[in-house]
Amino acid sequence: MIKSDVMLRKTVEKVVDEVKVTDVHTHLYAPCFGDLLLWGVDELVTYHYLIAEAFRWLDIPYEEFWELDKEAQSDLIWQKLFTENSPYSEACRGVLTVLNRLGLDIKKDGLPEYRDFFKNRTIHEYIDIVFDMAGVKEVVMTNDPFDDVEREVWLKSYEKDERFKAALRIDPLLNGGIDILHQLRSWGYDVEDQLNEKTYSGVRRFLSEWVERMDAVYMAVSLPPTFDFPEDSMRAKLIENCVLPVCREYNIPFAMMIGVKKLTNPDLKLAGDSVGKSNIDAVEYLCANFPHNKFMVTMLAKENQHELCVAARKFRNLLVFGCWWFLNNPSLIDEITRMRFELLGVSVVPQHSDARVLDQLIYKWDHSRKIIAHVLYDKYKDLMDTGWPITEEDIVRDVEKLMGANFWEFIEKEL
Ligand code: FIX
Ligand code: ZN
Repeated sequence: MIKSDVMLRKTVEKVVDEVKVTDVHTHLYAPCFGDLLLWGVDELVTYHYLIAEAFRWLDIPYEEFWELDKEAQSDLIWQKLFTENSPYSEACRGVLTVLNRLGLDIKKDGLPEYRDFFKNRTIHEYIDIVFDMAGVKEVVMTNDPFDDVEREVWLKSYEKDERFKAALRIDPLLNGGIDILHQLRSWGYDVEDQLNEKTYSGVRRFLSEWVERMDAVYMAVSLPPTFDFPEDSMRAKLIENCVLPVCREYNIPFAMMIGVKKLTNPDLKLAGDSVGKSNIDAVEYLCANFPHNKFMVTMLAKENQHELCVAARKFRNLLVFGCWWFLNNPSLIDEITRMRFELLGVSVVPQHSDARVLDQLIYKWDHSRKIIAHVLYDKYKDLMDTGWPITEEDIVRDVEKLMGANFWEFIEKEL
């Protein structure tokens, strides 16, 4: 049994440090997807988070930036965010954490040297290095059958890599309007230009075929702050008549990522999305009225976090996951994780990386582990002060659940 604060802190930090993580949401790809899997220093520096931050210092027209090649974009971002200003934003700090963990000499004029480090590497050896350094066992991809490049790989050259699980992402279907049905028809699905049982049946066949092709562990969509359910809309009708029946048939969760305002500034492209407070009533309605479906939910607005925790206390078919995107910063991860542990105990998935660049796994998990360990220590300390006996085995059990086992248990369970 753990008897002292010092021993408790050491044990929590060691256990959180050593646990092999299941990263439940990323934009990474298995090696067979080729250049879709981004890696290396210039991809790190041109991550859309840094592009948004760099434009706060740039006066050039947006188009002038987008016409630059990757290296020139990276040079400009490095100049603005690392040379002319201290890089203490989370996205900038993350780049430096990766380079530092790789053993590189961290300095203002280091970019050319960092490029050399990556020049002679192959992606296969580098994936092993990054997964090992980040302590990541497996990641879940974001797989979009509407993406022409990705679809080609799935149809012609996909090679399974157990470290990369698939998630069927259906934003174009649920957010794309009636035109998306033309696309399905062009692929041979028997759908009409109106929502009727024939169309629903064709959409269910499309979803079923891709769930099977991908062996998808869940189906996912990002949704605007205005998302509502029930609602007299194409999205709501497709969710009710197609998505939820297929998810139930394959016993996989429907993951809703709610609160993104797409292209608030379209000139920033991928970096142009913003955030809005969303409607928890829609989540509660779905969980209450579809008790045999499983829902993974993350919400983008800080203001939605408390009510999401309370909703999860009401519904066992709701699994809260991650500190998504604009919440993935130390101060907010700490606040939100503390709230979740106090309201939900161990029954939550505290973090996902949302990594778009392979190397980011190193910093996103390095930074989050420290915060999760710090919050966990406080919670176990409070427990210890009640006289509750705490053992290392208990801590290992809890941390295994938080960092992966809760997710897999939710994937497997039948409701
Ligand atoms: O919808 C999503 O999966 C978001 O995470 C992305 O669209 C976003 O660009 C991102 O990568 C945030 O971290
Ligand atoms: Zn994402």
